[in-house]
Amino acid sequence: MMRPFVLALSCSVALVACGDATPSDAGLDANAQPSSDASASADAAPSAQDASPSVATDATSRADAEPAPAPSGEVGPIECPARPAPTLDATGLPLLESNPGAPVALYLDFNGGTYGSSSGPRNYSGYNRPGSSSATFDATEQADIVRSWEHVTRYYAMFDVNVTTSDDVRRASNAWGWILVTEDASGGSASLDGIGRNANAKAYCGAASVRDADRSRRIAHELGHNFTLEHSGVWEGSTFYKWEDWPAWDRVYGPIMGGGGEGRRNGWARGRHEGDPNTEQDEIRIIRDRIVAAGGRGDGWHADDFATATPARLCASATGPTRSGVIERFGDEDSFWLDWSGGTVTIATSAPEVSSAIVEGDVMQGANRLGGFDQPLSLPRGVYVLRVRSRGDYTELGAYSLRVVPQ
Ligand SMILES: [Ca+2]
Ligand SMILES: [Ca+2]
Ligand SMILES: [Zn+2]
Repeated sequence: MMRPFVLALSCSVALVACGDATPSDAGLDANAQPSSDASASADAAPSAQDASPSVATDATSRADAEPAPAPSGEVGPIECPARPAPTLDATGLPLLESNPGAPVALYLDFNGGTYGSSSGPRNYSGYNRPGSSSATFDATEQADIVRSWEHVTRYYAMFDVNVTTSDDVRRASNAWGWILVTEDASGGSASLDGIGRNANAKAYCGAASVRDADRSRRIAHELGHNFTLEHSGVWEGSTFYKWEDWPAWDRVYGPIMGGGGEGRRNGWARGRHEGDPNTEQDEIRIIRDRIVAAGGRGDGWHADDFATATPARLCASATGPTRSGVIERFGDEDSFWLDWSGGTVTIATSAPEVSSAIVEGDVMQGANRLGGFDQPLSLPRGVYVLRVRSRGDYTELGAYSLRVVPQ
């Protein structure tokens, strides 16, 4: 699909069209593919850094001096605060930040404004559902924006970036990516190098991506181009297929840079890319390097949310103790207390909507591993430590949840 719409970009920068259009084309992306959807998990909560009580006694080492059992009040589930309602600006726009102070902001412009186009500056609408005033954001639009921001935050969960809806936050940042989400376009487009201190958006995305089954993947995709990423996919002879165009794609893992909205998990890839049939594109490495270069500090990884050596407490909930976290990098391990009353239990893992994480872990007592997750375990009353990590595949970083499920 072609429309006479381009953002004004600094003159020498390549535009990348993201759909069926040819790579040199500044046209818009093909429509996003439908995909199935799961419910969102909303219980992200700040980590509790507890004093570490000693772990309960180990039945196999009874002859040794036994450490005192941990007082249950220090290891049991706690009431985790719900995420506060976002601050709204005068038009009702939720002002959101995922990682305040990060070296690079990713600014999602939901309220439009004057941008360059192929026919000169013009005003572009922001996000607006049909029938709603375009001057304000109603409750449904606010919910859409919060969910979109949450999705983009999950796509970028491993990186030291601050996903924000606030232009003030962008301007106060060292460097930024900047994408316009507009009702005046479909598809999207981005320059192949747009992270910095640019005075204009370097990417745009049709607002339908927020509402439809694409789940804002296209926003992450266009910003990925700004981090210099090419489309990911498969070369067959001299023909390149984006993942979503490749007939043999399994529809399970949907690479962000390969289209891939049909995938049940959406994340980054390390593999073949459109720019060169003979080299690999290590997308996580490239984004991290760009964060360091543009943001001027850090190593590009998001800080760890839960320490390995200091278990955090689970959150109380009506459906059992639970906690959400992020495996931010290869080798990260998060740990939590399990204060168990005895009996058969399963430590159930899941990934929130759009997260590509697949985690596994250990149920530990002292140095003894008593079992893993997602299987029933018979455990005597005691205090245990749950250690969570990704299974190790490149695609398995990201946000996860644990839940203690008595059998
Ligand atoms: Ca509106
Ligand atoms: Ca972590
Ligand atoms: Zn693209």
